[in-house]
Amino acid sequence: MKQDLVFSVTLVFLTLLASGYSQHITEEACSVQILVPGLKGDDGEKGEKGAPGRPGRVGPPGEKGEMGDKGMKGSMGRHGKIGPIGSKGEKGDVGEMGPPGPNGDPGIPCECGHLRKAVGEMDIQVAQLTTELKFIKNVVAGVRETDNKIYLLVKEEKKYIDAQAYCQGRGGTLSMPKDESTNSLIASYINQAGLNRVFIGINDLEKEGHFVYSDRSPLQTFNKWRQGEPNNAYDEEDCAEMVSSGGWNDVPCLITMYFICEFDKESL
Ligand SMILES: [Ca+2]
Ligand SMILES: [Ca+2]
Repeated sequence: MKQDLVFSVTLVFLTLLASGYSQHITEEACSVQILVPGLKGDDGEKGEKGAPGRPGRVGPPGEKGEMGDKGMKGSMGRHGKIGPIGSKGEKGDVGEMGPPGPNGDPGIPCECGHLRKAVGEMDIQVAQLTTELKFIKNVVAGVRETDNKIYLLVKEEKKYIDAQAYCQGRGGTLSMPKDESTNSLIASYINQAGLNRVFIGINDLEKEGHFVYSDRSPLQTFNKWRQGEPNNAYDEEDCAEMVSSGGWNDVPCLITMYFICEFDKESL
């Protein structure tokens, strides 16, 4: 129906152009109004789906929703910056003693043997000098002498054998009064010292009753045994003493008393 209508209008329009007069147009236009629309046609077929429309405007914000569930733990963050240097702490307690260190290197070899020996010898010499000094003090304190002998009173109580060793250690022997003058000199020595008795160098140690001097020489005709001596009392008197009077007496060798040494001047 529409195609028919369009065809009709187009035909009228072409007819007017062919007439060349506007009056004719007016006349002819009136004639178009005569045309009556046809009946409504059938509904056309549904067209194809159009292109999507423009996006609508942004809607107003929605109401705040409820708090969601806790999210999962995130991964470890980056390493933070190094902080500033802290202040110095207080001194800590002393730690336990560590294990001993390794042994040190061996020292330089030293020929110390002879030095030690020298020191040892010096110690001995000091001891000897100390004894000698004591001996010299005794000598300075006063000796007795003859043309060829020196007699020394030793004011140290010793047994006979020790007294003899003392005298021998100094190059002498226990005194041996072999004549009257010597016996008198020794007796005087004892008296001036205010003593009553001293050991002299006479004994019968090797053979009972057979007295000899400390140099092993036998007694000669000279002797100064006191009356009743030597009596070998208790069968134990094998050594001899001189008393202040100058007389001799045999006594036990193990008792201790002062003694008198004699020295040859030639040997000194
Ligand atoms: Ca005897
Ligand atoms: Ca006696």
